[in-house]
Amino acid sequence: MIPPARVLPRPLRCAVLGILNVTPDSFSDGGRYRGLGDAVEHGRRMAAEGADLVDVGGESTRPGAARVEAAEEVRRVLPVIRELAGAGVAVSIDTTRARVAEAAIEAGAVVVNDVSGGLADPDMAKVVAAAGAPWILMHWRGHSRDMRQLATYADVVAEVARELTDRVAEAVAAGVPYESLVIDPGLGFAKTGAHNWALLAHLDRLIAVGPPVLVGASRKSFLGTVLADSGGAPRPVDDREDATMATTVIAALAGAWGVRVHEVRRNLDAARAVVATRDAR
Ligand code: PMM
Repeated sequence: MIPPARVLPRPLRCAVLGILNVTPDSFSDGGRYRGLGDAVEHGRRMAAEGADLVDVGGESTRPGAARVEAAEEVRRVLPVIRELAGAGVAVSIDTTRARVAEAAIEAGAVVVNDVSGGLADPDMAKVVAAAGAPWILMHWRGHSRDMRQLATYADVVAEVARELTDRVAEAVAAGVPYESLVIDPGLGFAKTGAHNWALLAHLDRLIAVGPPVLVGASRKSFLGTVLADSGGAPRPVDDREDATMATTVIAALAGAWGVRVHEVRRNLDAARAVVATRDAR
């Protein structure tokens, strides 16, 4: 079989990445898709619903989460990627480890989604450059265990834009073509709720950095906080979908390249409605 091309999907509308976490402890879908059959079925369903990429991750990035061994991460993601890629599904690998990215690419993944923006593993740029794979560089200041203490900014939008500009320059210096890069503000990663809303409000300033911008707000806790009940209890994770769709509309209106979401169909519908409106201008 001819392996799928390692190119960034560029739909005319906002791209949609469907989240497939094969971890026992991710904050929203952790534990749901641990069996291979379940995970593959869910990935295929998201692709059938129109996901441009199915984003497979084997290490939880929930704030405070402990790290897993690389071998365990590979053990979790590889069979899922093999089956999905074999079925013609375009897969991105959500990892900060070069070794995991390399194995995932060999198994058929076409895009590397690195929440550390290349900072966690000095070998990542080499692997990405050698594979000729698009690379999503997310804004990151440290591993999950420490990230709450790292949420300090004088001007969050300016600092995230500057740090992402640095990540892009480093990637290009390491031999990765500029055209294969995507940047992501990393909502919830070393950010308070106020930081996340400021970044969503000023996506234009991140888009001005240059590369296409991906936004990952789906079901995150800042949405639970804004939807809290009258007693102050946050809205549970599986009841944040309407707010998630609102963030998809915000991202698509601002001209983001894509959104990373749990519910593909509804967010794709939202993105389509935005693009139809834009086209009518
Ligand atoms: N968020 C999570 C994991 N991976 N990747 C990118 N590029 N952007 C994100 O915002 C992002 C990510 C954490 O959310 P999850 O536990 O729902 O996967």
